[in-house]
Amino acid sequence: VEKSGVIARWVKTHLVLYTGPTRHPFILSIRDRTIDFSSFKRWLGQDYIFVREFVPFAASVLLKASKNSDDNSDMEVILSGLASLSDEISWFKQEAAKWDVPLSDVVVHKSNQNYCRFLESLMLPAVEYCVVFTALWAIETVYQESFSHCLEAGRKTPPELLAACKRWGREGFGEFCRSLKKIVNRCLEKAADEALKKAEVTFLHVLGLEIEFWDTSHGGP
Ligand code: HMH
Repeated sequence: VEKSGVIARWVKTHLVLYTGPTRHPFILSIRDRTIDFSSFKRWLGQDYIFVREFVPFAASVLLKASKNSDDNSDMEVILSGLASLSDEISWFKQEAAKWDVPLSDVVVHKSNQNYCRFLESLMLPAVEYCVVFTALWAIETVYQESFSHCLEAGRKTPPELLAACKRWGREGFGEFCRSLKKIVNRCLEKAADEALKKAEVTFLHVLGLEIEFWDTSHGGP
């Protein structure tokens, strides 16, 4: 079986599932300016909580890279990602102050809790490097593909939301996601069939969790 370019193959096979989060109504409403700012504010509060949980997850991938990777540049890629997370947390605090979102009072949504629990399960030492790296790639790439769509030609994105869109839609973040993709492809080329299957299931799981996460912007249960 030809295993190169595994990710491209998965995205092609699961294209409808893949566009579920990357072309979610929340994202489309930013792009066409029909968004209700209260949805954006709800997203902001929930994502701040998520990112704080995402830091230890990314650190666990760094730890696995330092032990298991056959290419020592992997660690440097994740390290640069961790460094930008520090900047990201500051950005959330600034943005929350600007929008009057009290971050200390955010009630964590059930879907967000589910997502964070999933991240925790991936942090266990027994979870394979390829599998956790696939999750890292998918989590970052969904945001990159979503927010870059709000920056493309024809957009009507409200100027107030451009900073958020640029955070994940900018070229530098796209470059970072491509580096993650290269690592995942390399890792999966050498993976045993069982790990490959697990990684694919993890990819699909992330897509579902991302859809549910965007759904929380509505405010309902
Ligand atoms: C829910 N997925 C979610 N939040 C994020 N900040 C990212 C992905 C990208 O880091």
